Amino acid sequence: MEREGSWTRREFLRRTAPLAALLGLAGRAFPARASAIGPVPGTDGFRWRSVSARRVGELRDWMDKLDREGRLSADKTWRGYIGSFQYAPPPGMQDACSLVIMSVPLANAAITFRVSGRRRQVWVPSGYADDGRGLDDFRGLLYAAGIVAGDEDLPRARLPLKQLAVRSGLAAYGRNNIAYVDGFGSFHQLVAFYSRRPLEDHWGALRMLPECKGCTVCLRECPTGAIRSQDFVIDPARCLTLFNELPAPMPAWVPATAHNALVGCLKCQLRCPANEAVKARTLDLGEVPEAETAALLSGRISAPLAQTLKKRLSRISGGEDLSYISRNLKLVLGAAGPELGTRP
Ligand code: B12
Ligand code: SF4
Ligand code: SF4
Repeated sequence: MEREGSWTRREFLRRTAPLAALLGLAGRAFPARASAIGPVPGTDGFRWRSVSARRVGELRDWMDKLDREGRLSADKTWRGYIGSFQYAPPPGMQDACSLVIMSVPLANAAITFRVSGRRRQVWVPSGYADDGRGLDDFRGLLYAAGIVAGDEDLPRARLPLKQLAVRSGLAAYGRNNIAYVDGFGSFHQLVAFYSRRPLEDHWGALRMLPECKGCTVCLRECPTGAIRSQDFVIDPARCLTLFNELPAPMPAWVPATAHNALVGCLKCQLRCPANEAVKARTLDLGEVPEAETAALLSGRISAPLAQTLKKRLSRISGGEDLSYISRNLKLVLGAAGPELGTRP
């Protein structure tokens, strides 16, 4: 889910930075279309905030507090993710002044499989469909908007990004523990960079999305009980995504009807009232013909067909691993679950 970037567009964007600054584009949103990045249709722009780099300790303190209170899962896979945070600037950046947190809008995608003469559309949630943009494109947006100097390295900050986004005022937490940004809902990617430029320190308390007050849609929609009424922190060890992102067998306790996407899960986001205005944005990832779908489902895939399928699935995170896609496709088609159009 965390995408690494190529450096291909960096030079272009560095060169355009002074012009963008001159045009007054150095504010909250920069029109990505002007950056030649090829944005997701209907999702122009990005949003950003800064906090002082000294705040990293406070991010860790909050996590430690939750842990001491017994609110964090002991699940090993999840602990592995959380354990990879680095609460200090990387080597060579000890003089970093600021953290820049960016939110880049994304669209959900759908891919169609032909099965028994029918078209079955399957969700590929935002973040799992490659739109061709990577970290360097995001850095390029910051250079082009004049937020940071064009010759800054901007090392990536490996931090709890939702907490950082909410503390900075860029986002608010939904009850589903996903971060919501004005205009993008929950469908966006977060990324943070260290900068030597002293930027404003927008630090504040954690905020819940106002729409969550009195709403329990995501709590009811979650097919595995990960969202809890007694604790705002979700139970990641009950979250479908923790399991279907990995090739290991699906735990037996997961209901067969829970599966609703080729990877990840969209249940707690699609019916969320705070996503009403943005959920219609959908990318089409094409169609897999009947014979190829059948081969994928049976696991009997010749070498040439494997090449064809990998190409068709190349925009999907994990698409090069056909056995993993096959496992997830069987689960999602087997679920009594919904097809695109009837919205899971
Ligand atoms: C580990 C991880 C996972 C794990 C565990 C999720 C989790 N909640 O921890 C798994 C694999 C299950 C997962 C699933 C998904 N993930 Co994920 N994941 C991450 C990762 C690496 C860390 C998240 C983290 O910090 N967890 C630690 C927990 C303790 O923190 P938290 O979730 O922010 O919870 C906070 C609140 O509970 C708050 N809190 C406690 N009490 C209270 C009370 C109140 C009133 C308030 C307001 C807050 C509050 O305290 C906690 C810490 O701040 C980030 C990338 C990154 N570097 O940050 C991506 C990331 C969070 N994932 C992302 C996405 C898109 C998803 C999925 C939507 C993918 C999908 N479609 O299936 C699901 C959503 C599941 C969910 N409901 O959270 C995006 C989220 C973008 C966004 N819009 O917010 C991120 C940021 C990746 C990215 N670079 O864009 N993910
Ligand atoms: S579904 Fe309701 S409670 Fe859940 S995140 Fe959206 S607004 Fe908040
Ligand atoms: S992503 Fe799916 S399983 Fe995870 S909390 Fe949301 S609805 Fe529940």
